[in-house]
Amino acid sequence: MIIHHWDTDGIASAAIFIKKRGEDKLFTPKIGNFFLDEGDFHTVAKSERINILDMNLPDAGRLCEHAEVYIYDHHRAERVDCAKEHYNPYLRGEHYPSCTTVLMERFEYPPDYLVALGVVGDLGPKAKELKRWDILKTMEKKGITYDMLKRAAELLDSSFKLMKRDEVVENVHLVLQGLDAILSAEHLQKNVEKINAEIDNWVSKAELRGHYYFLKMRSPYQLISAITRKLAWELGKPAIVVNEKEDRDEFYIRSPDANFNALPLIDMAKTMGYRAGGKREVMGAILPKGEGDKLAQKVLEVLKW
Ligand SMILES: [Mn+2]
Repeated sequence: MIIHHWDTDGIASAAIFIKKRGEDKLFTPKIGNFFLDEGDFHTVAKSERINILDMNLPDAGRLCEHAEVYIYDHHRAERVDCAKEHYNPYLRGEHYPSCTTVLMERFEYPPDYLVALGVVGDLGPKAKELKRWDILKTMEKKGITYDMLKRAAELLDSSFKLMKRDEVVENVHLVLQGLDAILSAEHLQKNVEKINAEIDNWVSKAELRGHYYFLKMRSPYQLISAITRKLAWELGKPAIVVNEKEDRDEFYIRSPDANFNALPLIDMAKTMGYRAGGKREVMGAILPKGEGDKLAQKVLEVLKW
């Protein structure tokens, strides 16, 4: 079985893996979960061999009791000793731009549109600045532009944003058909239209509180990151967004101000017992249902906003 991340890099990585190793069962965890819940664990533990791509699953150690585990990844991680192979350049202190570049190296796979999709999917425009991985130049020689790759990544990512887990897995075989097949997939184009309408709708509901935006939304989709980005980048002010989902609350804060530092907020949220992550400019957190307001209040207190 192949367990892969639900985003473009995860999908392209699964496609490369199939090309190198042959067809296999495909599985992506419940969208939004960077771990396996009990149901997911039960499903995958039946396999004899499990290949984990583009995810640092905390359950990998426990899976070794049921199966041979192979891990190929580029996220921050600690070595999983029981794995038959744990190939992640991060373990030797190197940061790779995508899981597809990790697979390219490990399996001597040539640089092609699948590798490029992973890089553009994870990095966006920053993919153009990569020195060591001049994959975009290699692609341009073949007539594949950054804009084509960016659009394909947007189409592929639309499936997880709309929480279409089966479609995420189906996308692996779509990408194997080539870039044109992705770019002309009408069902994915419809997804993107729906997502853009949903984002615009919520962005228009954000409340301007002095120097920052505050938005409390209720959407079943995985759009909080895109909405917070739009508020911060296009409207140019810090933004705090709380999304109340059926089974959880989500929290995001992002600022366009270069002096902003979310790292202490991430530590604080973790101390409060939440799953939180991010970088200097952004924090995202997943909270038990009904606790979004509590974290928002605490963050505002700490920032003195
Ligand atoms: Mn990735």
